[in-house]
Amino acid sequence: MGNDKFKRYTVTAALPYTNGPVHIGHLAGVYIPADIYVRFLRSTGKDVVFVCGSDEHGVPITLKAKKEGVSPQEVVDKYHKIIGDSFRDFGIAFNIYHRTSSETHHDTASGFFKTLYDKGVFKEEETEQYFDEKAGAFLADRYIIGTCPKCSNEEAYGDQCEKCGSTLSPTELINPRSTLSGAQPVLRTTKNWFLPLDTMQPQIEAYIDAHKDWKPNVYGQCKSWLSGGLNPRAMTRDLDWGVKVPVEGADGKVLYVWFDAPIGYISGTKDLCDANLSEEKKKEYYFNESLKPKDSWETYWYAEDTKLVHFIGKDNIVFHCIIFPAMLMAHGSFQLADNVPANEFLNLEGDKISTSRNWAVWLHEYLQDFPDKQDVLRYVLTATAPETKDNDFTWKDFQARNNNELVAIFGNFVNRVLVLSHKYFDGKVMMGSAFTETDLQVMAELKEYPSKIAASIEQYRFREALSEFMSLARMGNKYLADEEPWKLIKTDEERVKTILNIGLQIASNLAILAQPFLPFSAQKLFDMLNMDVQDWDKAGTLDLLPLGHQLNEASLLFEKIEDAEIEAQIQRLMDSKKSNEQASMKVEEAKPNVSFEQFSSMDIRIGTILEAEKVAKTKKLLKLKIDTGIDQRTIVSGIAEYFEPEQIIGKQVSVLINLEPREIKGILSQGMILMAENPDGTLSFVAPESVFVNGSTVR
Ligand code: B3M
Ligand code: ZN
Repeated sequence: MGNDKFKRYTVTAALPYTNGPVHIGHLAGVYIPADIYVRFLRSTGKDVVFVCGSDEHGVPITLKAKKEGVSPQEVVDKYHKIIGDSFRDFGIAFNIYHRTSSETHHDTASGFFKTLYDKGVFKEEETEQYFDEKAGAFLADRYIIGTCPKCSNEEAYGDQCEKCGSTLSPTELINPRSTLSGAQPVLRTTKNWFLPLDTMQPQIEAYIDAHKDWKPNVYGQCKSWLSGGLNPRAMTRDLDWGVKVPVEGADGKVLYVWFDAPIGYISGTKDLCDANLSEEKKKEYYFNESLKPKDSWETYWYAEDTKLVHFIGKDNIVFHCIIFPAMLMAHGSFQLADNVPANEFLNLEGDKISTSRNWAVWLHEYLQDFPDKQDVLRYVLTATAPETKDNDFTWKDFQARNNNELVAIFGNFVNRVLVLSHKYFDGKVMMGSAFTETDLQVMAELKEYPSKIAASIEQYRFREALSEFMSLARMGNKYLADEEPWKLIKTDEERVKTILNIGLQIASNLAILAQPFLPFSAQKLFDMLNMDVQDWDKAGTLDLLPLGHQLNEASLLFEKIEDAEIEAQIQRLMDSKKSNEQASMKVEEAKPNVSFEQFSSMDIRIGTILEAEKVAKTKKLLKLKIDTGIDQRTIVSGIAEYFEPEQIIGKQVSVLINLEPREIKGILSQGMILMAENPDGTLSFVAPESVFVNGSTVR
């Protein structure tokens, strides 16, 4: 392998904000690729720490707490557990899943800030910020709502308008108001500490330029930031939830969440390497006892022969490639990331994944519906990973990949070899007649796979790696189909022994090579083969299972997913779309009061529609004949776009009968039909629950 320079690896995965559960977009963009990479490294015997944790500060969390009427701590406690469980259940093999609300983190982040402060790195600057006098607090950008100067959206945020997408600063908003109190905020001066990215630009530029090997999307984004010229950036905020700023005159200020969060990788490593960490903390941090680190935390962060890799989503690029490295440079001692393999975004059924719109497949919900199908989702998300461009997850594709690839190719191959071995040779590994030309060919090809797959993984090309893996399964499947041992068994048992031997050796290779991608199935396959877990370097050979080796019973690695299961998932999404649309629709504002007399002067009756026809040359109008119980009269109603005339004949409706008659398109309309109107414009008659006598009053 070409990485001889490095003796060990520190691999990080972006710390999820702890204000909601995690969904397939997170898994596909960050955690599965990182996990594949780490599992691969471990299986090649490398010394790796894989660190992640909850990002528990930041405005999204305080906003969520406010919305739910609980404290920020309660919010992060709840989601730390939900997220941590989801990762564990999907087999994301972190050494530790830490928390930024922990004491270790607060100490580490605050110590880091203090070091930079003492070195005189920061520029202190007074700026004008919005202040809510009613709430007595400075307002983070997200706490200010107002009218977008670009598109007039009245609900734009201080940092961004979600309607037109423009980036804003709070002072650009027209009619700004505080979401804390609704008050109009005032500008007040406040002091903050700025990281002078402007003066650091040459160093940062040199760092980026030394990494032309990074993925084009990552390198390109960095270059475009740099070419715009870097500006000093405030590393402190006037807020009360976060890591307190550890210097004098900083009351009511906390570290900027993007200053503290990446330091979370370091704090997590510290606790991971702390031999005295309590059992309680180990549990809280999903500590993996079987993955004890070999070295000190300093070695994983300071040593030149440690390779640091950050797995992130594309919206985090600038923070990991420019700001965090700048912080580390300013501090000294630390190694900078060797690579930052950021992915693009995953969409869901053609639409952007959205937490607030509940347009997502939540991991904990997936596991309720598919409790033992972690690997299926891992497989599909890797096969469709948004590595180079945004990609789309669809349930139909999920089903097709399971049924046509995992079941029909990998599962089918393994199952055939094992079942036939049991049927013909009592589950024993045999060897018969000499290898044929085809056998030798298959063996030669097999040899190539481990290094081919490894090369793709080392270059962070996980889709390609998985597809190579499947090619090997396909090769095995084809070999069996071509050799047809089930036919030969009647005439040439010795040949069948050899065919199944080769088949079993391919299957055991698949078990080794599946480990990074499909860890649950790999383990199941090792069990069926009655074989110890093997390292990567054992793959590529045909002597993994000795002659006479006894296999265990075969069971199915993967099961077909039926249409009904998929339809239920699609239905769930459709339901959420619908309830969303309804929730987001605005109901009309209340009208001024009326007197009882005014109300009772309206004569509303139940009537029945006797006739209905379209009014010629109009789109909207129906001419109705109504039996009001008093008379039969004509009413023109603007409902033609919603109802077919023949559908409504015979229906009961409520009619305002003493509305002054008026002429519409030359027809005298004598009254009005009452309609209920949904905010989306759909209409319904207002009618009694059962048939009432025509002329019954409504009051
Ligand atoms: N919590 C942002 C995010 O979830 C942020 C990542 C922090 S990584 C240090 O997109
Ligand atoms: Zn706008």
